[in-house]
Amino acid sequence: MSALADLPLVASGKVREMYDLGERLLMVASDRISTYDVVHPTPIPDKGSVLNGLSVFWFARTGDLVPNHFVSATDGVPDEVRGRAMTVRRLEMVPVECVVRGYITGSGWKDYQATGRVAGLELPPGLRESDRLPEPIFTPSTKAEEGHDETVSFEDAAEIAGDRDLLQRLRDLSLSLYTAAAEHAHGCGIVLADTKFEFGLDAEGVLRVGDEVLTPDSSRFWPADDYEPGRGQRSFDKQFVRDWAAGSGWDKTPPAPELPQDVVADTRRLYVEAYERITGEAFGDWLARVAP
Ligand code: PZK
Repeated sequence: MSALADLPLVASGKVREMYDLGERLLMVASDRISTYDVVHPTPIPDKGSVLNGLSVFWFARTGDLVPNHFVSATDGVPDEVRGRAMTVRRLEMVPVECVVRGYITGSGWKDYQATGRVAGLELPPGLRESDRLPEPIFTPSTKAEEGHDETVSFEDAAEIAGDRDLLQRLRDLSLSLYTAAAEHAHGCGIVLADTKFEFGLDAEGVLRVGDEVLTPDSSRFWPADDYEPGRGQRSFDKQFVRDWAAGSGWDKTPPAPELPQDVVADTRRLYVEAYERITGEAFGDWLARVAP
C-alpha cells in the first residue's frame, strides 16, 4: 500500500485533503475542527473517522436514490488513514453548491428577515428563527472569491452551471437526498436542519453526488429534544466548543485558541454519539470494519 506522503496532493480544505491515486482520488478527513470558520490548533480525536464513516453510511443508504462517487473505505486506502479516508471516482464537478434547507436558520434566516425571500423563493410571512419550512427548499450558492458562499437564485445558478436542465436535475436529486436523510435522522433524535451537496459528471457522463455527504461539517445537526423555534439552536457537535469560545474572550478572528482537554473530550463524545445514533452501529465496530 502506498504511503500518504508519496501521493500527490490535489486539493486541501480547512479540515480535509484530497490526493491523486491515478484513476481514483483519495479523500482524507482530518481531526481538525473549526468554529466561526477558523481552525483550532487542537484536534478532536476520531472526528475524521466519524465524518468519513457517516459519509460512507449515507452513500450506501442513498446509492439507489442517487449515484455517488464512493468506491471503497479499504481498497487503496493507506493504512495510516484507514477509518478517515475513502477512494472515490473522479468527477468533473459542477461549480454550484447544492444547499437544501428544511428549517430557516443561518444566512437563510438573515435573508428572510431582510427580504421575505431566500434564493429568490418567496417564503410565508411570520416565520420564526429555526422554524420548519412548509417544504424543503433548494437554495444554490456559488463559491465567492473570498470568504463565504453566496446564495443565488435558481436562474443565476443555471447560468453558472451553463445548463438549466442540469440544474433542475441537481435540485431534484438534492431534495430527494435531503428528504430521505432528514426522515432517517428524525427517527434518531436528530434534526437535519439543512445540508450542502456537490455533484459532478463521471467519465460516462453519469451525474453523481460527490464530496462528503450529510455530515455535521456539511450540514446542521440539531438535538431534537432541545429543538424550540424562536431562537438559534444548539449545534449537535460543536456546542461545547462554541460555549467555551464564547466565554473565553476569543474575538473569533485568527488564530483560534487551543481547546481545553474537557472540551475536546466532550466534543469527541458528541461526534461518536452522532455516528452511533445515525448509523445504529457502535463506532468501534466501524473502526474495526475498516482496520488494516
Ligand atoms: C473535488 N473538491 C472539494 C476540496 C477535499 C475536497 N470526485 C471528485 N472528483 C474530482 N474532484 C473532486 C471530487 C470530489 N469530491 C472535490 N475539489 C475537487 C475538496 C478540498 C479537499 F477533500
